Amino acid sequence: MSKIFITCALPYANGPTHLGHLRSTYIPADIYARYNRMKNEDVLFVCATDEHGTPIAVKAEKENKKPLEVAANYYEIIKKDLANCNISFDNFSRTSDPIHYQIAQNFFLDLYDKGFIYEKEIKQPYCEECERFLPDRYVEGICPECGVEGARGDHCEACGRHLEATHLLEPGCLICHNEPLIKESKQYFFKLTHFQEDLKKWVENNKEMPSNVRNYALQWIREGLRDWILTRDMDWGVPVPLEEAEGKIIYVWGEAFLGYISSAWQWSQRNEKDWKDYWDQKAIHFIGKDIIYHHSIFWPALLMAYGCELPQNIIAGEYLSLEGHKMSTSKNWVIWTDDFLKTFDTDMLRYYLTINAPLNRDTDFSWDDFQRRINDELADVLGNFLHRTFSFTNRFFKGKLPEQYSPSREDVEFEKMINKAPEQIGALLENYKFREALVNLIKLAKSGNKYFNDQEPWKNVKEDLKKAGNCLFLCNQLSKVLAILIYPYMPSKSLEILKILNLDERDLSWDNAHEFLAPQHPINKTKPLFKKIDDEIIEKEKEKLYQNLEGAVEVENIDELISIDDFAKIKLKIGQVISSKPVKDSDNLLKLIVDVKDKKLQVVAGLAKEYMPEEILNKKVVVLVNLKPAQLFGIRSEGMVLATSESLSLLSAENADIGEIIK
Ligand code: B3M
Ligand code: ZN
Repeated sequence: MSKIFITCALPYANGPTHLGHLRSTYIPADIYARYNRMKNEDVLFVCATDEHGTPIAVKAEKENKKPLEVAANYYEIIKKDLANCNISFDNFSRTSDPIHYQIAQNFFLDLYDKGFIYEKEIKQPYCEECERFLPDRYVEGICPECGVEGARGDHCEACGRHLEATHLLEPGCLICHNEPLIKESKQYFFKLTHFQEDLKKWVENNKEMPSNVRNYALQWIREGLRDWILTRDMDWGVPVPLEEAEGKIIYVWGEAFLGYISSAWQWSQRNEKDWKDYWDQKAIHFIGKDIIYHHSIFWPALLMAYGCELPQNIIAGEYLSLEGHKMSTSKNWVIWTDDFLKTFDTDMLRYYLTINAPLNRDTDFSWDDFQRRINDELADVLGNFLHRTFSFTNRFFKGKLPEQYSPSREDVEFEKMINKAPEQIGALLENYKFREALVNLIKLAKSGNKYFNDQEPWKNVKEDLKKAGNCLFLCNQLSKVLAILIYPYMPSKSLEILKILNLDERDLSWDNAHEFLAPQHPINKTKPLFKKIDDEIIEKEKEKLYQNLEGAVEVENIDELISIDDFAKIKLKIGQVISSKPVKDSDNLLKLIVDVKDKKLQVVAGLAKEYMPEEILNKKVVVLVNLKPAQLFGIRSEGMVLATSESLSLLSAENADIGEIIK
């Protein structure tokens, strides 16, 4: 039994979790943790909320609260979200915990004493009105690289570049909007350059590191590293533990990593075990792709400076878009975990977000594709196989596993496949190939269905009961293997299936999964295990998405423009405007809700230059009702469920009946 230390990137405590977080980080990490526990490894799986940094401080300031209040609220929300997704942390703590302050400060001091941290006077934006320096997000301006407005002091969302606050064009204080001065301030720097060569060797020699992480890391190292500013003038954060550094805190990225350790430390206290034994044997970080730099460069360099073991691997999940468009929490173009779980259970989500694409590729969440996969793969393949196996056993064998008699060549082949499955699929999980392993599990169920069909037990129960018995003997064995091997992905379903097989958690051993149940083993009756998702439910979810959207989402792909053929199929209906509001930050767009009798559509139309919002209210309009949203974005880049064709359609609709279809 070896020890494994598994971590997930620490979510900022400034908002709830959404599907993007789950896909890139939490679900893969949990699959890996559960799998290893089933392999009888000793797993320590920790996380915490990241409660410092300007995002939380700014949010608190805007809401007139203390940062700690904001963080405490989201700590509870995030913890609940992740627990509802069955993310099986051994500990989930907070970086505002006193023990975290202590660990982070000791770490800082250690590096300072060793000479890896030094002081330097630098120029910083300073707001005279607010009487303070403006770190990171506290200053906004035009990005000097791409020219987009609204870039923050540390980062430009539009071009993705890391920025220096003093380089912003037309800078303004986020709180009072005055132009800041540039003032000198003493800060502490970490000697990142010192570790350039060692980092290069470390990455190059780490053959297990996934190529997305490796390639980014090597590219940055090749471009050359610069020393890294490790402190800020701010009061929310871990204070720099030096007398002469009053009013300064450790930059959030200079202490957040230590959250992995402080969370594990808490766990150690409770369990009388030493987290260090785990860290020293094998530490694996699960993160999102936007923080590869931090985990492959900053963190290992900090650890080298400290002088301890480095993580063994970093697994980075790439981005999830939504219905073909970049997710955006500020525009509410996002699916929150909590909303999702109101309608669907977490196993569906864990399944879909894993099978959708390999972790090292960007991918898209779409409601139609979600429905298709659940219905075609879980209900029709896996669910169907299990259901027919259990029902048949009950109907024709009194719910007892039949005996196996002189198996045929097909039986022997099928049996071999069942036997090999745990090892084959385990090897994929071992290498973080979570999707491939799951695809293989579904294939296994597919083979089960084929075998069942080929053996035709429904005929044989009359003619050759032994042959039917052989078939059901093996199908139940496969059901057992499937029930166990899907556990890392769908823990609740797995336990549900085990119950039908009169087994339980104690049987969740990966290496014993292929051991056969004995003849006469009781098999319980069952209802269908995976329900199909109806069209109406999916339509409702889509509608919700567009209703909540604020502003416009970005068009990423020109292929989304509608084809002439599809254009000819567009259905037009008469509707009545029941709500009309201007779209934030647009002088041209109105957001309308249009009643087309059987449903209410959200519409964005470029009418604001001609009409005041209230002028449109109660007017009859022509709307497109059967376009996919993705296509819509193509017709009008701001669009949602449709756009009217301006004044013409408004006028010509006045005499028509609501709900009427226009040919
Ligand atoms: N709090 C969240 C992020 O940037 C950040 C992770 C810290 S991990 C030590 O995705
Ligand atoms: Zn100010």
